Order: sequence, then structure tokens, then C-alpha cells
Amino acid sequence: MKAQTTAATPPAFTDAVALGALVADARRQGKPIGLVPTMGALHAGHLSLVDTAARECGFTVVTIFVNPTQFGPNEDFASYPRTLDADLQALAGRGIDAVFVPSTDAMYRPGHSTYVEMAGPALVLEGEFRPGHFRGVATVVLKLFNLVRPDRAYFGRKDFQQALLMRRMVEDLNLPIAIEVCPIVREPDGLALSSRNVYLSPDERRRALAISQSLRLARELVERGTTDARTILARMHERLAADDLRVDYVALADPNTLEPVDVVNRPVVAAIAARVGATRLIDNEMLGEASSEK
Ligand code: PAJ
Repeated sequence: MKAQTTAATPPAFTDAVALGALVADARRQGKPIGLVPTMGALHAGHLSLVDTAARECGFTVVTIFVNPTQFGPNEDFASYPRTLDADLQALAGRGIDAVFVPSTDAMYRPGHSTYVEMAGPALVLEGEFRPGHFRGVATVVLKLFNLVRPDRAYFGRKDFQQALLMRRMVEDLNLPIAIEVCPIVREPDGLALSSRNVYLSPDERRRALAISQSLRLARELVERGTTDARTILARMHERLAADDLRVDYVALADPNTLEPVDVVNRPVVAAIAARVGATRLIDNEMLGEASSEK
């Protein structure tokens, strides 16, 4: 019998200078540089971004950094799952050239005073319920962009607003980076994969399905001809309440501006943030256009 060979884990860098030298080398060779920013606790959703980046780029960097500045004071920064060894194993054999795992001290040196503040679509939905969140996201992503200098950066549609804001940021700040947005990866029963799903008890895991089912209900209503946003929102709230979810927001919004819509007669994003027990989950779905994520 042949001995089972396990693919080597990609090289992990804590030092941005050493990583930068390797990336510069690849750039000199004319390879397109891809970046996949993550906070680790990697699951199939992250890995779909990783695989797409590895396929499309000549040199691919995955970053793993639990970014303190995007967590609110009462959020789960301290308890956020940190599974570096398993993450590196998960990245083995996927065509990744480097993993960047900076320390918090290196990313935010004493005296750090500069933040990226976004307005407009950053102030609604997640921005309303997690004040300061996107300031932290935009700041850390811009720092990662500057450290790695990718040609393309990959984000998941699971965090629809985040992906939209990253598009805005590169446009507003004239960054020569293409933002690629990948589809939502779901469990077979519909729950969107999330690093936070590990917090759910079996009963909460079952009730969490109300989120994707509420989005599906919205899609079905639109497909059957309902266009009145208030009617659709009421049915979505009803579905979430049936499983005792505490809703932060349920929204039907313009996918570019995130302004609420009254009539669903064009592509609209349906977005939900809700708490199942102590765990806050988000999900979304495009309505009114052919869905590739059924
Ligand atoms: P994190 O939550 O680790 O997610 C990293 C990337 O994976 C994000 O672009 C997210 O949208 C994507 N992702 C997560 N779950 C997914 C799923 N089920 N299907 C498809 N993509 C999914 O988002 C962050 O980290 C951070 O805010 C970060 C951008 C790294 C900045 O700190």
C-alpha cells in the first residue's frame, strides 16, 4: 500500500517585511497577486474564496488576523474562535503561496492614530447596529492592501455590505485593486456558513434556520409576484419570530446604495441580522434576479 502523503501547509509569515519580499518577487515575475483577508476559523465559505483566488492568481496570500478594531466593546473579540493549526492544515494543497498571520501589536503599534471612516452605505444595517465596525474593517483591510499590494482581493457575499464597502473604498481612494465577490456557501439545510456557528447549541442551530428560510420566503413571494416591500418584510419578521429570533434588522434595500426600497420591481438585496440566543448571525439574498445560489 502506498503511504498516504499529506500536502505541506503553506508558509506562514508573522513578519510583513519577509512576506513583502516574497510578494515583490512574484510581482517581478509578472504574477497577478491575490489576497484573501480572513479572521481564521476557516470553513468551506472561506475556502471557496481561497480556491477561487488560487485559480485566478499567480501568487495568492491568505491573511488570518482577528482584528480588534472591528469588534465593539460588548462583542466577541476575546472568545472569537482561534484555530491557527487547523486553519493552516485546511489551506494545505490549495495552491496558496503564503499565509500572513500578523500579531495585534505589529498591526496596531503603540500610538496608532489613523482610521478609515466611511459614510453613506457604511452607516446603515450593520453600521447602525455595530457602530465603529466598518471603521475597523476598512482600516485593517487598507493596511493589508498596503502590506501585500494585491492586484485582486476576494470577499464573500455572505457579508454583502462589507463587500460593497470594499468596492467603494478602492474606488474612493483610487486603489488599483479589483474586488472580487464570491457566492454564499451554505450548509445543505440552508444555514450560511459562519465562524460564529460554533457558538450555537443544537436547539439554536435548528432555530437559526429561520434566517435562511425567511430569505427564501422573500424570494418565493417575489417570484410569485409580490412587490410590496412592507408585505414581504412582515412575512419575514413573522418567520423569524416563529423561532424566537431577536431581530436587529430585516431590510429590503438597493444593492448599491443600501437605501430601503418600497417596491421590489428590480434587483433588491434582502438582508437580515438576528440573534439566536447570544449569537448574532447575518445573511442575505438577492431578490428579483435569477439566483445562482438556490
Ligand atoms: P471573516 O468573517 O473571517 O470572513 C472572511 C471572508 O470570508 C469574508 O470576505 C466573508 O464574507 C467570507 N465568508 C464568510 N462566510 C462565508 C460564506 N458562508 N460564504 C462565502 N463567503 C464567506 O469578514 C471578515 O473575516 C473580516 O471582516 C475581514 C474582511 C477579514 C477584515 O478583518
